Amino acid sequence: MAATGSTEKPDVLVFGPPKLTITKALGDGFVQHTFENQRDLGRIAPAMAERIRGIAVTELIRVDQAMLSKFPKLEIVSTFGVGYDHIDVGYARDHKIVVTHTPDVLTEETADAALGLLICTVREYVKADRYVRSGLWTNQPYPLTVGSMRDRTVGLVGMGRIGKAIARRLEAMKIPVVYHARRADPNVLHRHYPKLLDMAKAVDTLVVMTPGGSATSKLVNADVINALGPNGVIVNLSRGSVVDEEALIEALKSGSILAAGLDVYANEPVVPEALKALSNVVLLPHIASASVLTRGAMDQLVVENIKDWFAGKIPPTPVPETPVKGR
Ligand code: 8YV
Repeated sequence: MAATGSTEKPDVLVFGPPKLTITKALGDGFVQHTFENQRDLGRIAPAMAERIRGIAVTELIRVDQAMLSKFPKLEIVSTFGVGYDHIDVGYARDHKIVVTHTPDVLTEETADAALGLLICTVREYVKADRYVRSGLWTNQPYPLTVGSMRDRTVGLVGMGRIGKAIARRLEAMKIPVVYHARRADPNVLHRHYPKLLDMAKAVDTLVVMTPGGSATSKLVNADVINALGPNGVIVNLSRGSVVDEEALIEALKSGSILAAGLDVYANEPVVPEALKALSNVVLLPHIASASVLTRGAMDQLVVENIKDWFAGKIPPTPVPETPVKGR
């Protein structure tokens, strides 16, 4: 990693939808360059790219080898969000670039969203809201929901920080919880399934909260989805890539599962018309962490990581693949 301590202001690229909170907090200690879209990469002149030492980015920008290799002096990529499957961390590690993300500050908000989405999906609250607004209630009461939280076993796909926060909420609701993760966590008392399909056969509800990327691509496939049975419910707040979207649509259409609640999509913000046409799905626009409070804390952490790095300190939240041991 490059030495710090020079008096020259570091050049930082702020790449993604404009965010005053980030540009203001970075302040005039940096020479800031702002670009909004992936396609703007081509507009970054080589002379400017040469000077860039830090990048603040969101998950909407693909930070792959082609991008990273444009910046020979790059030292740090600070991404907004806990997920960093949009970043080639292997390339970053090999080129001594530190990658940081924003875990912890969004854990409880995202776990709240998971529970909200799960209950909304099972008990049809969005449909029921539409029922009231349409005036149908004056004709007859809303039909009883087929789904209930009372007879479910939830299988968590992923048992990281957010998975644990979801499990705590489900425990309080007296709902049995099991989980699938590559390795069992000795600190977790719930039953661990090394194989997702085995877990899917034993439960009726999946809450997907595992990192995206090639290792988990279409992990929740047609076999897993259909194993849940006709009372099956899938809630996904991780990445659209983790669930086979076409297989999910088929299962929802045919009734081989009951319903799904989605906050993420394979090609977001584009959502397949086939999903929008279904009445047994609740569709959210990737808002699990999206409160003013939590997004503010995430913005702050993006900035703190960059500021600390260029102040010669250890940034608070590097990803495990690019640890910073001492400076
Ligand atoms: C995003 C998320 O950061 O933390 C994550 O991994 O998916 C979200 O909180 C947010 O959607 C950024 O646009």
